[in-house]
Amino acid sequence: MASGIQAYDVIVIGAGFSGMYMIKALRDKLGLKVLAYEAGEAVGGTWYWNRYPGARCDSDSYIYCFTWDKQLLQDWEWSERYPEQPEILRYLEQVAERHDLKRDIQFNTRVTGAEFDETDNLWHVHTDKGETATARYLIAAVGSLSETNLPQFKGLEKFQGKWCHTSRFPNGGINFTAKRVAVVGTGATAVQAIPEIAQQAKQLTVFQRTANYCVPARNGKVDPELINARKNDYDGVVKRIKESFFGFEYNFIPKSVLEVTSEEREREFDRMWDEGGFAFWLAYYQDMFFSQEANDLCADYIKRKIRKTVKDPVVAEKLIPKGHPYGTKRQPLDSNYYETFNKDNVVLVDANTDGPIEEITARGIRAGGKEYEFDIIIFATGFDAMTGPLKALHVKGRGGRKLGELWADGPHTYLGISIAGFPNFFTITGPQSPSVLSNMPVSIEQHVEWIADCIDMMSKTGKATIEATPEAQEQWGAHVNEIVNGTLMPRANSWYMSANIAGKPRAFLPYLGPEGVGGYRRKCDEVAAKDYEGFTLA
Ligand code: NA7
Repeated sequence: MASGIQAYDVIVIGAGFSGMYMIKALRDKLGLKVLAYEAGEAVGGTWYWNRYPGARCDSDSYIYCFTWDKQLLQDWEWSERYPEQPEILRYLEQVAERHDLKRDIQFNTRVTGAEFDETDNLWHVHTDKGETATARYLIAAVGSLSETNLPQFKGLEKFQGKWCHTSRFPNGGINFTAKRVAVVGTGATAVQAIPEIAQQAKQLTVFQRTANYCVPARNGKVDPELINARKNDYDGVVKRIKESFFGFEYNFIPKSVLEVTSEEREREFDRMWDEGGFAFWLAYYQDMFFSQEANDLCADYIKRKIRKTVKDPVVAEKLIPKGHPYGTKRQPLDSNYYETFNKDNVVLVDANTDGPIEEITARGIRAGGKEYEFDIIIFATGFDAMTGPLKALHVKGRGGRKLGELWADGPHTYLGISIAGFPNFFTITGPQSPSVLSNMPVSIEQHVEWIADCIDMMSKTGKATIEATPEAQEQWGAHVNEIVNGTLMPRANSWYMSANIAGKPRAFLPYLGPEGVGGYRRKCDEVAAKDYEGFTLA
């Protein structure tokens, strides 16, 4: 090997939740030589980059954490029901300290390419620092929502004011006081940011392309007795979330919404609405994702709430979602989102009724033939979800085949963990795994542990390479599509369907298994127990 090239057992890309636990599992449990490359200057991944006002997790804090550090589960005190971005970063910093993870992370370093060398069965990994390192295994811990989507708006370079994307917010924030501000987008991010920005800005104009169904977050302090009860039963909590459908302590109501009386239905809706959070989305009657008729009942309830909350009926009508079933786009959690449109300094420009964004001008945004002037534009326009971060790595598998080319029509994976033709390459919460349709730490831990067990098996059996067979990959893809095509999900132009970005081939990106994350976990374990069925080991 050429001198100057560092050799590792494993290279991990990314030091967010996934990368951090991957280092821990490989280094401290298996004794391997591991290096993680991280583009940011600190740990945290998505929580390092997304610093916009109001950035907060939408999972309850007591289950949005690592469950493998049992002592920290007891010691750490979350300040609120949903942890805010700085608090999650503090938590992850604490984990890094406790487990001495930083010594194996190279910060401020972006992976720019990697190829599998079939002569030595090693991955050769290149960085933006001009370095190359080799490893037997390469693990992408790059997150599902880390590749920023900044649409190619005509004229952006002419804008004289300040602009930024929510996922690249400057450290230290932006002072909106006395400023005329635009927010482009009304997804989960914008729904968090808009109420916060509206409090500061002189004027806030929101550019909406698709109205969303928002449900109340109901953030706040958690009753200390409940905190203690959960801490005393953490083993039970962990067991339940691992076996659940979505990685939460929620389950569908095991009956059809069409079977129950309107009184019972309304009572259940009220209960879930009052509980706040994802209950409304993920603990609903079981036919909500399958039957348009069932779905309409739920959608109507939210539409009534919007009309009741938003005082101007014209604005309310713009905020009412049209054209996609409830729950088929990522559920935004609302803390005064709809109320914000009652403020005198807030204006809504809706692409359907007022006209779409045509261009960015020197002074602002032109939409529907009208120019709006701004000092600051915030793009809350989301991500090139799931496939974007992996394509950006420029990985090449056997025969120099490029992942980007093989995925030209959408992702092809086996279990969302492995890709045919890419030996010893694993993707944590990759496309076609439950990932973004689950409470992420639950799915991350499952993948990390599965991958670590697999690498351990490889060492113990003296195998050099493991890779998905093309047949297993094809069958998995067909299964993923068959399941989703039986639901209402394909009826939305969501980022789940790759439909948020012009030109991205339409494909369902995560996996919505018939038995959720619990069933998916059992499937992965079964594959391992059957001597890694669907993989070729050499
Ligand atoms: P999302 O959910 O993808 O939202 C992006 C928003 O930006 C959404 O309202 C989009 O409208 C809008 N958008 C995107 N491209 C354009 C263009 N070209 N013109 C106008 N408007 C546009 O991203 P978020 O950051 O809110 O949330 C992503 C995830 O992060 C979230 O689900 C959590 O898991 C955390 P659209 O609805 O596509 O019509």
